[in-house]
Amino acid sequence: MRHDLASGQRSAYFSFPSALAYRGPGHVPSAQEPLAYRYYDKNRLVLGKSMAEQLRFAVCYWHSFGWGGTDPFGEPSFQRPWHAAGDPMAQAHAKADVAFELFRVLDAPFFTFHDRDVAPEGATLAESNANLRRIGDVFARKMQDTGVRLLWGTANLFSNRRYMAGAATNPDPEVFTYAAAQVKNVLELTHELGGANYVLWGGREGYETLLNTDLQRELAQLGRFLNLVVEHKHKIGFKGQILIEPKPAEPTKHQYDYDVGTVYGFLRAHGLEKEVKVNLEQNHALLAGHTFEHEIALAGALGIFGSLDMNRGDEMLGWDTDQFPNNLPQVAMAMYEVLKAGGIGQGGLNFDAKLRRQSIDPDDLVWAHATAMDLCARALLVAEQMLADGALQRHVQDRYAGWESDDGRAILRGERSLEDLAREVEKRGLEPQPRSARQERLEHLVNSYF
Ligand code: XLS
Ligand code: NI
Ligand code: NI
Repeated sequence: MRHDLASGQRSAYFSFPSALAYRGPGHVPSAQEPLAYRYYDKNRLVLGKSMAEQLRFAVCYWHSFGWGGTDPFGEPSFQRPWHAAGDPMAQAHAKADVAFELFRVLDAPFFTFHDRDVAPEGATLAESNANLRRIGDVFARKMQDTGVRLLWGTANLFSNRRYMAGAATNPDPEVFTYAAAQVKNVLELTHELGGANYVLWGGREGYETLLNTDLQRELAQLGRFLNLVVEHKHKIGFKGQILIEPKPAEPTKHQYDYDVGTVYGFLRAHGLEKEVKVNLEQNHALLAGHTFEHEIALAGALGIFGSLDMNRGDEMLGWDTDQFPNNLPQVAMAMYEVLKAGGIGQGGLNFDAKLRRQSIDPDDLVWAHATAMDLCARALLVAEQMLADGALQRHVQDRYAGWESDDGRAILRGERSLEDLAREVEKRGLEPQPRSARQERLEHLVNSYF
């Protein structure tokens, strides 16, 4: 039987009341209320903005509703009702109902999707587009009813076999053309649904071996494709950000959008550094040999920080395990860099994270997301404290204070040649004195914020 969620009754698919409440750090679980937010107090002001605005949480469609719990060795373990055989459009409707139930239970303000997560692929692109449009109408109604918003949409340019050799970087221009048509449709739908961003993740934009690959040509194709997307964004008046999501590998051996530094060089090469930003994912940073906070700090420094895919990797495993974040120091450092980069802005914290495949109860989706939301909220509070206290920043300022001197500034303004500098050493008998960088002392300080 179906109940009215708004009245606080049990929801149809999950055994939780309509929306989890904020109860504070001291919340004691009870049979009536086994789960409540301890830190995610959406109206609490953090650095002048509500927590909801600082975090802009999103639930992703693909891991939570699309994926059936398969792994390379195992069949789907979840057996969700909408994965059973039957009319795929009826299933897409059932999936949308449950997705919006989860958003309401969590009180999650945003969601994200690929076209193929939400509606089935048809026999032709026209049919696929029509299917997507029908679910788009369902979304529009549900968004109106619930106030849930779209953080970003994206096109799946990697699952279908036509994309096995890439979408924009395919050796066959017909595949490029097909991908362009698909992106046009999803970008327009994202625009109509009021999406705040549009994401491009190039899982197949890369290569397996140079023996069969014209790398230079593929990079040019990718640049052209991205320019087409940006042109169309302006043509239709989409105000959202266009975001590239870097990842070094998986599924392709070598992916072109390797990491922030690589993407920035690529954007510069194609004149897009003012048009396109990045959507950063913790597990992808790890695969590229970086910390998450490194990627955020670099994107901030280059002026291309856009949004976050929140998850975590596994130190033992070399692939994208996409686990829900559950490490406070890690997430706090990430949030600290987000705040230093000017905040999350039009982006958000999208849980690009999936359950472990043994977590087969519907309620596991609620526990996973709520625990992660609470952790991120707590990390935000730690980061706020780190900023407010200012001790870390003071240390960094002191460390670079020499650059604020007349000489330091003159060097950076380009007013000193190598000869000038050589003369300076001689004239002043310069003998620079090494100073401690005090890493352990700073780690001691950071510990005090937890
Ligand atoms: C895969 C990516 C993907 C993007 C959206 O590793 O994280 O899920 O976020 O296409
Ligand atoms: Ni990923
Ligand atoms: Ni992602």
